[in-house]
Amino acid sequence: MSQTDPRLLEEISQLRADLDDANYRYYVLDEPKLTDADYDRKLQRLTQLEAEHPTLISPDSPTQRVGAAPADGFPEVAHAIPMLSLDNAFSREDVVAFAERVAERLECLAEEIEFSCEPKLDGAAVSLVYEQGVLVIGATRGDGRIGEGITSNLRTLRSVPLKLMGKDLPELLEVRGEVIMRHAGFEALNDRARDEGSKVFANPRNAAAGSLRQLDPRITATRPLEFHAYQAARLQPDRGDTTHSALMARLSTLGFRTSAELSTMRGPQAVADYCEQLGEKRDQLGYDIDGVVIKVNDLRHQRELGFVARAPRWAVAFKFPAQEEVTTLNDVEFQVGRTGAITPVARLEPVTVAGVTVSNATLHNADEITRLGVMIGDTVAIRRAGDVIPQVVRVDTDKRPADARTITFPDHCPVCGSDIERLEGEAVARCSGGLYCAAQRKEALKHFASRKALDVDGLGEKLIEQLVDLDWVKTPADLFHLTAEQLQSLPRMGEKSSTNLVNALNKAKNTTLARFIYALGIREVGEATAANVANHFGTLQALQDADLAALEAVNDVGPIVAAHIHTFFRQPHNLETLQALLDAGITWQESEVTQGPTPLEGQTWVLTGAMDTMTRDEGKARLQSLGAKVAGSVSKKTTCLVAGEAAGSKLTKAEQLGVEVIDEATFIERLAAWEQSE
Ligand code: D41
Repeated sequence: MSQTDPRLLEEISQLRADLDDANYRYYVLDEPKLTDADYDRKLQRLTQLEAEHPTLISPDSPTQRVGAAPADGFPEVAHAIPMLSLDNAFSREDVVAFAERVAERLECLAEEIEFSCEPKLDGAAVSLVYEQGVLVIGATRGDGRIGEGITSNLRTLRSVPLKLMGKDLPELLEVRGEVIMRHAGFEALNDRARDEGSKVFANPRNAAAGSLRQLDPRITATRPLEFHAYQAARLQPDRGDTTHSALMARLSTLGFRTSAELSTMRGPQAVADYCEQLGEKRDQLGYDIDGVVIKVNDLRHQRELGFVARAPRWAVAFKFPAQEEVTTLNDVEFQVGRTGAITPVARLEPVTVAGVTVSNATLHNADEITRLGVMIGDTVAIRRAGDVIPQVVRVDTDKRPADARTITFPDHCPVCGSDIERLEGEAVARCSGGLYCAAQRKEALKHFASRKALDVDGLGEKLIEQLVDLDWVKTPADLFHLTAEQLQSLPRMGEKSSTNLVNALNKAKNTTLARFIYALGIREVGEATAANVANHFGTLQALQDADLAALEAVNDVGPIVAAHIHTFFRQPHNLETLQALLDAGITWQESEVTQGPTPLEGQTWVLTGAMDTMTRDEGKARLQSLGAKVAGSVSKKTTCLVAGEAAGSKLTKAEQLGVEVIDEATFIERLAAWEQSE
């Protein structure tokens, strides 16, 4: 027997120790240390070394197990059928090789095999057992054989049916799936936690896992969790379904949420194309996915293929690039927002995160800097997902250099020098300079000209900054006194673009009351609130005259927003600007005041696909001003789906659920009728 290289033994043992430690922190403590990317790299390296030297594989290697022991506090639940893990594929070639392996075992051509493809949701895997149609056990995956019984927590999820739907119920059903938290819910949860000084989660997966492992189900109930089913592990009787996709459709009829992106694909090329296309859509989904799960669709073929170690031969996970990477914090700058809020911004050594170069990330506020314990020069983990601004999620203090510097929060505005104030009980510090502060003026003007406000074509951010720096524009009203001659003297502004901008400004003068109110940039008055307020009061004068009680009577307006609006209209400089804007010729069609409940109160609408006569944002604003809620996805609660051109999975889902679907023409007719009747 040949002597094994001691350096090889050392590398293997170090990898195992690192992975064991990472597993422990990740699965037991819910406090990850390694980034996913680092973890995957180490695991891949170890898997490779063990494959090259199979005699060195030991049963306790991290490659031979998939998790750690359940924590105290929940009963152990033994899974009747182990919850398998998945092999990974990292490239198109890996996907093709998987299909070829499957084809070889099935003795057929890879091109003939049908695969079911769906996003690999990045949440917490759980199992739900139904007896005679009633939920009896809900458990975490644990190590795949034994999980934690978290039935009471899972019962709090609205997407977990307590009783199965329909008449023809199975005697026994075990459903497996992923519990996730969407970006919006995750951001809101962390914002609240930052305000209250409670636990902030590094990512939605930790937030989902942490929320499920609360000993008090009432806490879980407040968390925006969703269960998405991905497998019927046991189903009796099975009613003769022969494919995975048929089982998923069955689960859908039994009341489970299944992936809207689920598709069957024939052959490896179509599967690889699906992976590529889903990768392009990844940032728009509104929740984290870390890849695609590819499954042989035919259940007989699945049985024939079986599994090796802990992973089925009939499935593979195609992995996308990680959404977390490590880099260095080079500096921190303080930015001043539209409302004077001071945000510390991390200047980073540029790093590619999920295909995008990131060189800045938000540090939110002073408390967050304290919470992270971060210093300039530190090695930090950066996370970027979807539309969410990149964040610093963790600091590796072991790697802190000797010359690391403390971050000091300024007490004077870095732009105008005014005092910075931090109100009692508020996490945010603000510049007290108001519109004296050039930074606030710039941001206010950018907001004023933005698409959902007055929508001034050709008035970009850079131009606004120049106009403020030159002192040509102090308030939004000044914009309307700019002349084409004046603008032409600016760098990169020719005769044509100057004239175009003046024309665009003139065009923008014709607006709606809702857009105008939104454009004013009153704190916490977003598009939807502006629409509600405009609709409620009908005229600017009525809004200006409204007292707090009258303001709070508006749909969705609470005491805080009411106070912001009330204060806004009592500042002399705001009234001056308003008058100057009206004098400059801003107008809108005055409308009737809404009386009583709005016609679409209590309804939830979804818009999908492209429309010819309006944008989705306009459709949304009109629905909201009629009292409807507008949601991003179709569910049983959806009242109606408006399907434009090339409507995709939402249309399919609506049809499955029997939700009413209307086309653009019908939508316009109905809108007109409701707006008339108001
Ligand atoms: O979305 C997921 N995370 C997901 C995970 C999915 N869509 N499908 C999955 N299918 C399986 C098999 C093929 C074993 C039924 C999975 C997982 N497993 C899985 N999740 C965690 C380990 C394995």
